[in-house]
Amino acid sequence: MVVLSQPILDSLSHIKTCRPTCNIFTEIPIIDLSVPNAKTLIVEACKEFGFFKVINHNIRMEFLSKLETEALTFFNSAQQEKDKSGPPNPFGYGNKKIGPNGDMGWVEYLLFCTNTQLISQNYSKAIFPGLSQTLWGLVNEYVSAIRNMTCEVLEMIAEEIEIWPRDALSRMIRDEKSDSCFRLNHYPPCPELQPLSGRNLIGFGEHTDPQIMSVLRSNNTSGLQICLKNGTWVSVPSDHTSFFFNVGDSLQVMTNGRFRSVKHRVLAEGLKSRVSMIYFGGPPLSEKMKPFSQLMEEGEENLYKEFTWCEYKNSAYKSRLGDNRLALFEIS
Ligand code: GA4
Repeated sequence: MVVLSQPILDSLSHIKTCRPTCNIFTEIPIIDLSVPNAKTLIVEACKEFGFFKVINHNIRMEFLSKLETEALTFFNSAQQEKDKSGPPNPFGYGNKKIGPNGDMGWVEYLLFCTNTQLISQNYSKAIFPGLSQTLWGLVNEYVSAIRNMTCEVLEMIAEEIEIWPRDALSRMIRDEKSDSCFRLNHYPPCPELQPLSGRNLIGFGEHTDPQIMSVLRSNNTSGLQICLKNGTWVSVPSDHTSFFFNVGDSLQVMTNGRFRSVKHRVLAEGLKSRVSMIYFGGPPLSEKMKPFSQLMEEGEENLYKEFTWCEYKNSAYKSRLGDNRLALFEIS
């Protein structure tokens, strides 16, 4: 029998669990960025799942492994060293607490602002005193490569759904005032829990991302699940060589509900640690979130009231992770 020590029991007591699901997401759309019909497949995936996997992306594996190793060096360092870069407000190092309203998960993380106007050496020293210059350099390089790839995908989307100019979407995250962010997540293993209860700890509870598009890459540990249209949760097989894209609330609004902001969550594994890196492409604070007029059919009504990204973000930070944040902006 496994006997749990008191400190372990204490650290688990605020974290929710769920029953493991055996549904594997086998129909995951795989987009080869180098083929001519990629844009059609991307748009189909955004409508059906709000989720797809990108291969042939030209980002070197060596570089991805370097960032992953450097991130693990940080996460494996002494707790007091890590705490020097926390608590997140909203940026910085966080441990189990997610957001400002009481959400908890079996996760520790670093959350960075990627606004090019803000990022500087001084910023890094002020918010992340516990971070090595190597990790800082790799994060910046990674964010700029992923931003370029995200822009390429957003431009393919714009072409396919016929909104113009071609950079109608990508300019929002290319803008130097783009309110994008980046997070490095570490889900430590928890071998003690599973044999006892047969349940999984929630690493990061179910939610949708508020931004336009998010891009995730992880090591070869599973845990990510998405919710399908019919409400079924399915596990996404890990693939450390690919990127997973998911549609955020803002893109659902700008397409007047044609694209689906996908609900997702992460379950912690019993035995392996999971490291993931996610870029959240968001618009400038002053950007109006409303459907592209070129998309609207005759007589089609707006599903959402008009709002700025700043208004939406403020409202998101007042919500709990699992809330339906768009509900407040729906036209009934
Ligand atoms: C979800 C998507 C991103 O991880 C994030 C998260 C943010 C945070 O961790 O601070 C939020 C969450 C996310 C939405 C609701 C609020 C804010 C935690 C939370 C409870 C960085 C983001 O932009 O929104």
